Amino acid sequence: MKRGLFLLLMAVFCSVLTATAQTSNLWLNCPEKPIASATLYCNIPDKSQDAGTKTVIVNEFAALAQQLKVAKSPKDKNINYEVLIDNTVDVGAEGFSVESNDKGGYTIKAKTAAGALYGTYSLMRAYKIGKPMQKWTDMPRFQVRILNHWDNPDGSVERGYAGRSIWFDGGKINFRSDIETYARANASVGINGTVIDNVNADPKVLDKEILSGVKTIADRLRPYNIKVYLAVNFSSPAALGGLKTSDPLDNDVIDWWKKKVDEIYTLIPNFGGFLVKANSEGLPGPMDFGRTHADGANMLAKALKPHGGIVMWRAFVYNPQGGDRAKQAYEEFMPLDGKFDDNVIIQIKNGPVDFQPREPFSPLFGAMKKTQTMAELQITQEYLGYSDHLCYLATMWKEFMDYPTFHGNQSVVQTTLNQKLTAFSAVANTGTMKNWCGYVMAQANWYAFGRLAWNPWISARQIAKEWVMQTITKDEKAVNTICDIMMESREAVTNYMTPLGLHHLMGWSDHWGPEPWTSIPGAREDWLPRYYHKADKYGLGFNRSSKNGGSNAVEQYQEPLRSMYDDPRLCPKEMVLWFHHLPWNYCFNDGKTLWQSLNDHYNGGVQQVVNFQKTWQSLKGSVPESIFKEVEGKLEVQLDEAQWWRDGCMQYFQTFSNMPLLFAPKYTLEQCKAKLRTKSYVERQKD
Ligand code: GCW
Repeated sequence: MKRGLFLLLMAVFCSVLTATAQTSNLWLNCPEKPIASATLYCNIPDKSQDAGTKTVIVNEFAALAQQLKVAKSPKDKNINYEVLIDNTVDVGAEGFSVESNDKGGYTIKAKTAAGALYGTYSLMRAYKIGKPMQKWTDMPRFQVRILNHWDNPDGSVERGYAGRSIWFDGGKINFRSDIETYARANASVGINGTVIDNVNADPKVLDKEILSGVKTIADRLRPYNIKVYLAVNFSSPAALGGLKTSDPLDNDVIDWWKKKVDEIYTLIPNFGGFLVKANSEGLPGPMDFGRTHADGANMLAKALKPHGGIVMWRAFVYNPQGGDRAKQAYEEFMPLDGKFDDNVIIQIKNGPVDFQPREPFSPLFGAMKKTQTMAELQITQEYLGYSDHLCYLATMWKEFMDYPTFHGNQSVVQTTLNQKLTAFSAVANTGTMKNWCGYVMAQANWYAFGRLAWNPWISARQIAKEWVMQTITKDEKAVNTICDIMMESREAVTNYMTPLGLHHLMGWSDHWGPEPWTSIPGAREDWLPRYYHKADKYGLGFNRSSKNGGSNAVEQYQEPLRSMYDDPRLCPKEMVLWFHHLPWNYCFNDGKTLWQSLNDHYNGGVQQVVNFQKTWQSLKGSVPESIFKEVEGKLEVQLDEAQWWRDGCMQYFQTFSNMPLLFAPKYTLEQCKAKLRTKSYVERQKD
């Protein structure tokens, strides 16, 4: 072979390799090694319990320095990088200070090994995305920054779109061999907890065999300052322990949990605690025994308390009672305000219904004044196009976090910060696929969650920029172009799926394509899209106002939000059909009718994807080829599915409005309905 051709082939081969390594290493890749030479001194003793963390710190320096020497003694004259545990720094338990020193390097100081670890990652990030500043300090705003995996012992992942479980298989613990990449990725953004199993919890996760596997995981994650937690099934005492009941006030039950918790802590001294979904979607809970959520949560909390463990008790309670589903969590939890122990925190989904592309914030935030609360976000794109649609979620999360609650002048996120125990959580999007998330662009959402849990005040664009520079390219123009797409992407998805406050229009079980028409004989009304959109001859939308027979969900909000949401003229247009049933020819303040607006949003969303495609093409050559191809291919799927959503929803609504479409559809309504019976997502993933 000619030398030139050989070199060219090698170059192509290497660039493909780099790109693949790049995405399976998440945002941890750094081809350039920006530190020329480092002599590192870290004062964490080699034989201490933090020795593992020291090794991680040293390895991170090794990854970024062209030459690394580790100094044994602080007296070594060549030391230019120092990582020091120093009790005198005022940075909180996990914070750090970083300062350039006169040797041309940096000195990191922290109170704990965890702080030293985060300081190291902060310095590394600064090197990767530019030139580090002279001096900075930082500390996490939430104490618990945690991923919730919905992984089942059999290895399946509920709402997972990136392969199978990274923790379980065949009823046993079986974790990914490259789990250190997961740990590094989390530590690099400050995530310090992981619930490894599904909230629809199998009692089996508490059996001896699985617990010994959980211990192995906990040991592997400990050097990265990540604690393991378990989601537990409330009826475990009966289902696993063979007791007659799981009544939280029964002495045998109390004793069973206490012993189980003691057993766990003997194995895993730094175990984090429990996450519980109770009395929701058919799961058992304290109400089965005539007790309250507080009775259940506090019983578990008391067992965990002596060990420093916590209970995250979910407010996602979803049982049909004939009322408005959006009101249920508030109705069940508000009467219990002030009744929870101090190591209990109520985990509340961002919206009152369920991780929809756009919801108003859950009215429980700020309203529960004597109870600790935390947000639950969803990284996995259950309702936002799976791992096929480019949808950067930080913009959605910021919209939610920054919303003023009018409770004590606090934004939503502030209401979860001023408490003894603070936490921030999200449902993970990881799986066994090589690139962890099924799509390189979906990795950004994991990254963004971690960054926001560390500091909720960083802007969505800043986070996007950091991630792009560490994952895809540093070319300034390309970075900005990719950030532009990311920043617009969630609005695009909302436009072609559920604009103007519409929600829950998707397939009733797979939550994938449009199915606003579904009717299933005998199925519960509030599982189905028609319950939510209420399309009829007159108009569209759910009347949650205080008028004309509305559900009056607006009353759960503090004034002036209540009055604002209650009046379609004042209600933000992007949420209007969440709160109102409006006539098809209703005229908005901007002069457009409802029908026109629906057309504009649905078709506009499709156009946004077309534009993403065009813009992406302009990046050819400035991003790694394999990433270019991956995004190019996924955008094609996204466009097709955006058209499917638009055509399905609009032509179905048209059967009620009898008004003309203002765009040319790609699919007929019949084709849209038939498309549901084509390959399922799981089958497509195998292709
Ligand atoms: O969003 C819904 C999902 C369920 C999930 C449930 C929950 C884990 O469709 O799959 O169950 O919410 O959050 O509990």
